[in-house]
Amino acid sequence: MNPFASNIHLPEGLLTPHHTRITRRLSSMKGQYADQPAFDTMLAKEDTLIYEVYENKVPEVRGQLLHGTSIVHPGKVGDEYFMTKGHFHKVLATAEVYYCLHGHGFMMMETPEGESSAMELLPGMVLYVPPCWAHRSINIGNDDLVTLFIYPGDAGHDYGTIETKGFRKIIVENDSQPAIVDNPHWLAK
Ligand code: PAN
Ligand code: ZN
Repeated sequence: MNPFASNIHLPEGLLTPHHTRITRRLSSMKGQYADQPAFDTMLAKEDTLIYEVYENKVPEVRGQLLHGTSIVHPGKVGDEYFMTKGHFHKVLATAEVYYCLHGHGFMMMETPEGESSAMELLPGMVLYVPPCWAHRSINIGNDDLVTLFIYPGDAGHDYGTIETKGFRKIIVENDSQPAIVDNPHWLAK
């Protein structure tokens, strides 16, 4: 393949040109938010757009690097901030770099062994997600959270583990402040 370049338009995070645009609405996040009644009430009104991802595709083989932008819109389901689904990589021992371009958020991360880490994302911050850590971006601000991500082309995604078990920790608004708390629905198995 040949070298290629694209532009990131800020503050919206649009990548031009791009190969794929993924949109995730509230309906695709069933069971992920702690406050199920708040989720149902919200969904009954509107299937709100929670986040978007622009990607430039590369062959899904070792040696390639895949990159794109992720835009998590501001909002909450009950007290819990809008977030991505989150995943482990299918090839578990593959890492990822995130560069925060706009907004204010957290990256929630955890390992299969039970270690947990939540790191703040502010414009200019580069975050390294080491191999084997599941990751989810969470928007705690009033504006879009825009990040650039880069990960190995052969990493793939395992969404099932998080869909079934959830993350051990979630971030909710408490007295107008973000609070990292235990996920009441987290399943040990
Ligand atoms: C990112 C994420 C992106 C959307 O490209 O895929 O932020 O989050 P979900 O994939 O959890 O819906 C990444 O981490 N890729 O590996
Ligand atoms: Zn990833």
